[in-house]
Amino acid sequence: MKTLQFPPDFLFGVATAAYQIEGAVAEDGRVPSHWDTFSHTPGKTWQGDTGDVACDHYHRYADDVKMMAELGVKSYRFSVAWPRIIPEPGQVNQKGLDFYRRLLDELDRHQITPAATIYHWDLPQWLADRGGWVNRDAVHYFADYADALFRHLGQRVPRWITHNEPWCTAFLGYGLGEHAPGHRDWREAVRASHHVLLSHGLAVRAFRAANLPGEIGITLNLNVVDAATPTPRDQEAARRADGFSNRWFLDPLFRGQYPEDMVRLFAPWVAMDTVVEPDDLSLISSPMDFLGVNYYSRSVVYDKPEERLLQVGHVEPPKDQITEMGWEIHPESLYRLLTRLQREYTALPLYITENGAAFPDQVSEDGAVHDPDRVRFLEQHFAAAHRFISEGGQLKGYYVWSLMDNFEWAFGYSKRFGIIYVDYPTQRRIWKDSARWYQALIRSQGS
Ligand code: IFM
Repeated sequence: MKTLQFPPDFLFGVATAAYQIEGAVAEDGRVPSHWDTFSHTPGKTWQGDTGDVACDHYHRYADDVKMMAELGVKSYRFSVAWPRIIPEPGQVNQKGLDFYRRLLDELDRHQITPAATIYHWDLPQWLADRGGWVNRDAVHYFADYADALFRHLGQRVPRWITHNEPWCTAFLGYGLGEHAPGHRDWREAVRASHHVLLSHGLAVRAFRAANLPGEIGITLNLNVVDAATPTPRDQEAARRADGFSNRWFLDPLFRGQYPEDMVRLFAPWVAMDTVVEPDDLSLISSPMDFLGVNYYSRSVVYDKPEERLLQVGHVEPPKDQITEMGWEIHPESLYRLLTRLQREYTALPLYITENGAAFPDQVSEDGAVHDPDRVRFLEQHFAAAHRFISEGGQLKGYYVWSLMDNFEWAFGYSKRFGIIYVDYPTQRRIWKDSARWYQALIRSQGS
């Protein structure tokens, strides 16, 4: 492939999240999160896998940062574990903060710019016991936590991401039951989605009040939805699926209102006027500095009246164009998504805060991990991002998900998204071909 040249200040990065890599769940004052509870509940994760040890990054962070430096990445997106920082309401755990200070020191030493996600799903169990995101009080607990991070780490982190993928927090956690806390109740899910967005707004306000040098934004998991046929019924189905995945979050953030069609669709579960209080939407739409986009796939949908909630059916993608998650590989839709965001929603800078793929990697006899599918996947998606930039698109960085294999939530350790292979019994890190490909892409810039 001809080497693509990105703008000189483009942030090539890698991303991870606390519960997926840190382990050390009972160390230095960390308290349980609802993911500890969920993963320890029989039947909730693949083979009962938990994040108890994960990649042991809590102890190996210095070597992991060294690995990032060898890769040549300019930026590292990680998340802070709320249960390490706030062991109970009103308390701040110094030892928890110290871990992230040490991590920031290490990044500094290697001139890697940090991007910190405040919430990547590890809700403290003490808050889950109070109703979690269904309880409007969660919004204030979150703002207090964010405020503590701004006070203690605010001078050292140039880019803050309030939430990772509110869709997953609310809909996978409280509606579909696939993530912690594992509830299946759309009344809860819709409420939770509003509270997550509201907490984002409060955190943005707290950040501005703190007058810090950095930037703040949110990361959404977005996809492109295509109708299976041009019939009005399938087109409408695609509109509903788009409302559910994308517009439900984008509209309040950028237009200060929930999409009317979705408010009507959710009405049998929740009357939004009983949930939304005056000023909520102006808080949610507080101006941000950037939008983070997690892109993995697109969906092709059709009208299916017997399906609950959305009445939408999904067309199976071709078997030779899927990742191990069953997600369609569709790089062109990354380009389409970015263009749509700038056309319909915002002129703010965009970051791809996650993109990557799971494939069934194995260590070969030569001791290496050859992952040509992932290399192709990344080549094609970087090319789509490059096309967007070359047409004037404001894309400022790209974080590959993930630096290394890790705890893939309900799928446990069965799915490997890393560009670095983790041999869990020994915690050995082995470079996959995709890591070498990424290193070469970064090295070739400006040459
Ligand atoms: O592993 C997850 C991550 O935590 C959030 N975005 C999607 C990834 C792959 O499923």
